[in-house]
Amino acid sequence: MKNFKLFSAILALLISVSFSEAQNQNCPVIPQPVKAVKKEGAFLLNRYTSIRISGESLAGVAAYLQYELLADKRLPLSIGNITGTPAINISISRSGKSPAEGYRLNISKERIDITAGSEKGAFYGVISLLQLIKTQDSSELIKIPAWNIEDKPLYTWRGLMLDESRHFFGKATVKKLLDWMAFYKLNTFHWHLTDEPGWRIEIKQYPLLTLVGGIGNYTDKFGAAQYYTQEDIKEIVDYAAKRFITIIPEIDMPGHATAANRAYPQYTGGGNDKHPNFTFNPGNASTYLFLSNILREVNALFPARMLHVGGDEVSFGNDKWLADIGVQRLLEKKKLKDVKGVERYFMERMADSIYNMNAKMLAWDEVADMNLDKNKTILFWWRHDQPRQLTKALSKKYDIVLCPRLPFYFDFVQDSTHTLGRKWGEEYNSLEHVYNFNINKIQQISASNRQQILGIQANLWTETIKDEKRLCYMIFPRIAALAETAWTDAGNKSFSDFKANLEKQYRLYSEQQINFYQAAN
Ligand code: TNX
Repeated sequence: MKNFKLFSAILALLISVSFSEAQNQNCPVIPQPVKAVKKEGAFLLNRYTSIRISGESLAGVAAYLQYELLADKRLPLSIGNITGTPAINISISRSGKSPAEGYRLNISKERIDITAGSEKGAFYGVISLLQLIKTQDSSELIKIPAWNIEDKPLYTWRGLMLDESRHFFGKATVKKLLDWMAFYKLNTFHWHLTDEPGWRIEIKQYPLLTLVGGIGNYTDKFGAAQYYTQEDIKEIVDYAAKRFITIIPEIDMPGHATAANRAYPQYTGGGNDKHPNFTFNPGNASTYLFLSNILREVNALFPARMLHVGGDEVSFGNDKWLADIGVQRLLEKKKLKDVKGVERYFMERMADSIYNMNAKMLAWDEVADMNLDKNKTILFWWRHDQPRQLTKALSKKYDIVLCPRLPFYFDFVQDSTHTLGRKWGEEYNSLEHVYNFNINKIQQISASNRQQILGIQANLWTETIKDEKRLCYMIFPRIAALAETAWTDAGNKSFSDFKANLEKQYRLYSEQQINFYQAAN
C-alpha cells in the first residue's frame, strides 16, 4: 500500500512535470514568446545584482537595462565582472544558429542569462526581462519569477507610422512613442513628414520648405511653423537606433505636395478646389532635380537607406496635368497615353534617382501599377478594398508590408460608439480586430508568395488627432495587439490570455500618465 502511494505520487509528479514542460504557459510578456516555461523559484533583484556582458558590443544594451532599472525601480546596478554578486549575464554567441532577432532568457534563483545571436536579439531579451520586472506588483523586493524563454519574431517588419503633417507632435512625443515601440519589440518607425497642411523636415538647400511650408496644420491654417531641424532628426534617429528601431522617412509625391508648393510654387502641378496645388509638376524637368536634391539630404539624414515617396491618391488633384504644356510635351516625347502614364513616368524616374543613391524606394500600393526594380522597391498594401493591388504587387515580386485600413489604421475608432475618428461604413478597428489579423485569411497570399510579405504595420493618420492625449488614446492598447500579431505566430496566440496580460499593462500606462482606451470586450 505504502509502495503504491509512493508510486502514484511519483507518477503524478512525472505527469505534471512533463505537462508543464510541454505546455507553453501564458507568460506576462507582450508579445507572447514562442516558448515560455515557468520554473520553480524566483531571482531576487537588488542593488547588489550586477550586469555582465560578454563583449563591448553589448555595452549599449546593458546601459539600456541599467538606466531603465534606475528610472523605474530606483535600482542603481553596476556593469562589469563584479565577483561574488548574482548577475544578469548578457552574451552573444555567433554560432550562426541563432535566429535573427531571437534570444533566450533563463531566469533561475541564482542567475539570469540572456543569450542571443546578435545585439538586437540581446536587446529583446532585455526587453522581456524588463517586462517581467515591470509587470510585477510593485513592492520593496523585486522577485522575478523563474522562466525559461526561447523567442524569435514571426516578421522582420513590425512597424508603426505617424503622420506629423496634419498635426505636429514634436520630439518629446516621438521619443515616448519610440520607447513604447521598443517595449513591444516593434522595430520600424515610418515617419510621414510632408503632406497638404505642413512640411516638417528641414532641407538646407530649400529653407522655405519649412519656413513657409511648415506653417499651419489641419485645424489651424495659420499656426506658427512647426518642423524638425536636421539636428532634431539626427537626435531622434540616434534615439531610435539605441532601441534597435529603424526610421523610414516619407516625402509624399507627386500628390499630397501642397505644403511644398506653397514654399516653391514654381514646381506645382496644380490641383482643384478641394485640393489646391496638390501635385508636383511632372512636365517640368526642374521638378525632378528639386525633388532629387531634397531626397539626397533626407537620405543622408536617415541611415536606413530606404526612402518612402508616397505615390498615393494622385488622382485627388492631377486635374490640371493634361492642360500643362510641359506635360503635353512629355506625353509626346515619351509616347505616354494618359495621366496614368504620366504618373508612371514620374514614379519610375524618381525610382531611378533613389536607386542611384543606393537606397530602396518605398511607396503605397498605387505604385504596384508601375514597373520598378523588384529588388529595390517595397510596397505598402493599404487599400483593403483593393485586393487587386496586393495581387499585382505579389505577381510583380515586390516585397510587401501589409497595413490594410481594416484593421491597421489607428485613426479609425476602436468602438462602435466612438465618434471622433474614422470608420469604414459601419466598420472600425477594435483591439480584437487588430489582434485577430491573420495573414492566412488573405486569399491573395499563398505558400509560394508568402516570403514576399516582410511584415505588418499600423498607420496613424492625424486629421482627427490634435494632441498627444488623443494620440495616446488611439494608440493604446492597440499597439500591444499590433506587436503580438507582428511577433507571435497565430498558433501561439490567445486573445483571452492577451487580455489578461493587458491588465498589467494598463497599470503601467496609468503610472506613466498615458491616456488609453480600456477596451470593454
Ligand atoms: C488615406 S493611406 C491616406 C491618407 C489619409 C488617410 C486617412 C494613404 C496612403 N493615404 O492621406 O490621411 O487615408 O485615414
